[in-house]
Amino acid sequence: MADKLQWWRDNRFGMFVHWGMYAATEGYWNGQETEGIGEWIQNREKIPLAEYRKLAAQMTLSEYDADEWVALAKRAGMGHIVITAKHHEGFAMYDSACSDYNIVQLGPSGRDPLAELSAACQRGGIRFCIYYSHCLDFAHPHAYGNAWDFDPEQIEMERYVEEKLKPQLRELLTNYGPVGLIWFDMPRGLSEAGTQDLRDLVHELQPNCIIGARLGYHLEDYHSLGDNELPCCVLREADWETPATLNDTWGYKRDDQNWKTPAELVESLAELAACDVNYLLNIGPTASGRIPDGSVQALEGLGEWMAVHRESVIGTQGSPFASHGDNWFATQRDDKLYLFQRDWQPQLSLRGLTNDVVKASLPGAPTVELGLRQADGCLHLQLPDAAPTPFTGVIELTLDGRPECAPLPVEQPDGCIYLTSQPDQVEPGSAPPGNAGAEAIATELAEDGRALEIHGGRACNWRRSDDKLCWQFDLETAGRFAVIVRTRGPKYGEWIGGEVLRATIGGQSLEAELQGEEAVNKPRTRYFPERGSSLGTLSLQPGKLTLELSALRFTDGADLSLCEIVLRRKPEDEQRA
Ligand code: FHN
Repeated sequence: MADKLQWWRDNRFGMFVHWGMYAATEGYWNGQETEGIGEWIQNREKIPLAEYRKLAAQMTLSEYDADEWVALAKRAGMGHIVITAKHHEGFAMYDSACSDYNIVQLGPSGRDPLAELSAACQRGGIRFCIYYSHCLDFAHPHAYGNAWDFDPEQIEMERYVEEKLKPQLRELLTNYGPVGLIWFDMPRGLSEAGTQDLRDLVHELQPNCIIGARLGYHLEDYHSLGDNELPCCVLREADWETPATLNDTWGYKRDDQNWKTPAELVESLAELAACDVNYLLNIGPTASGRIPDGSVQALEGLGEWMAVHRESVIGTQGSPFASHGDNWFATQRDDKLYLFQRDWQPQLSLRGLTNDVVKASLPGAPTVELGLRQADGCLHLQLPDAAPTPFTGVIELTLDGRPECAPLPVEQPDGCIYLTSQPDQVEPGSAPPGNAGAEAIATELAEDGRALEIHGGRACNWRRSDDKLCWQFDLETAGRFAVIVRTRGPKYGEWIGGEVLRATIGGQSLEAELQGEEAVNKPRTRYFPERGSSLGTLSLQPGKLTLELSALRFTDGADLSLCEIVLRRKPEDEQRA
């Protein structure tokens, strides 16, 4: 059977829709704006179910036009739509026979938004997909999340599974046509066998339905990065997706106007494609079914870029390079290599491509002649002073065959060697966790068993002094290099630092405390602050070299999270020091 994920990989880019009764609150309750993401308002404000269900009368759907949603998704370049059939609030946004707590029974319109969207997707030629919160349900006494109406001590998860979860999955996978994927979320309280049961039920009803992203017990068909988390490098060992918001909430909040710009969205989409990661970008419609203006503007802006550059992202595979430079990254398709520049420069030089370049051109400006020279393993491109289209600039290369690159990171013409992490570079230790403040973060991670791992290209759960990370790279010319370690802080928080790391290359070692003296500004740092810290300088001789990194001291309560290492050649005048 053809790989059922192939359509999903080829699509690369989808629309997420968070739509439920929370939209009717617009992010406010009793005149106060709720903190954080809007779809959690009932939980955050402890709204009694008897009160909350009255919101259904405001779900008028008077501005809901499913064909308009599909058209906007297509203009933005999205190939599928994942809509919340039931979020944590437990309110079904479709005609559910097993629970009258749904939009058709309680809403004033009597319309079934999922049926309308499924039909519109069929008409529009894009995949209809469903989000279902399978463990949290604020309207059921035997699911998680509502400890103000129900007694959490009384939860019997199997009753929830049999009374609501499985019947609703059956309805959704029977009554709404082909479902491209089902997006489970927040796994909790289910056994592995119970989770496998759900997987089997989905496959019994729709064998080709992809199971994402957070079913639990790693039984999903692809992995999910954290919300709004962008990877640090190409993720090669599995299929991955980043779910992201256009502002800072999934469900509608009338005063969250912190929209991402089209420029940031374009750069994120392109870099995710370069990292071989899908992008699931969210809209949060109002109670009437209108898509907020800020969302429409952002997606329309992105769509203008996609109208010219769709080929460089959709249907491509991740970068062939062992690592990228700070200002460039790449995608590939057959004999095409697409190079992206974050900030457009009139020259682009890079090392590591072993193909001959047959042709170089600018999508959107096919008549513009580009300067092209290949020498000493380097590719040099002479470009116009400005990119022909706004936002991330794209250069299309036609090669003498499929792209082939040096297998290990090499020194780039900017004098830097960029080292990023793959799971096989980890040597987990067994020493007791050295992070005295581990209890501060142990709620997230059970200390027992959680060892240093690479998640989304980032080293995390790093707590043991004998944990080790190793990189190999190729050096052609001897020299003195600064060793810069880029680490990130907690989401929405401040960068912390203070750890002491040791780097060893060829018998030479450096040790230093992370001071965070260098800023790192990429889309991945919007929610996760990241800084570079120098460990010192090493004199390196040419050859295939190995860098080993370990942590001698941790910062209490902080999670040492490594994104990238940069070996930066010292300027000539400092080479002799
Ligand atoms: O709690 C949910 C949240 O409301 C939203 O649905 C996101 C989307 O990825 N998932 C959970 C938080 O990660």
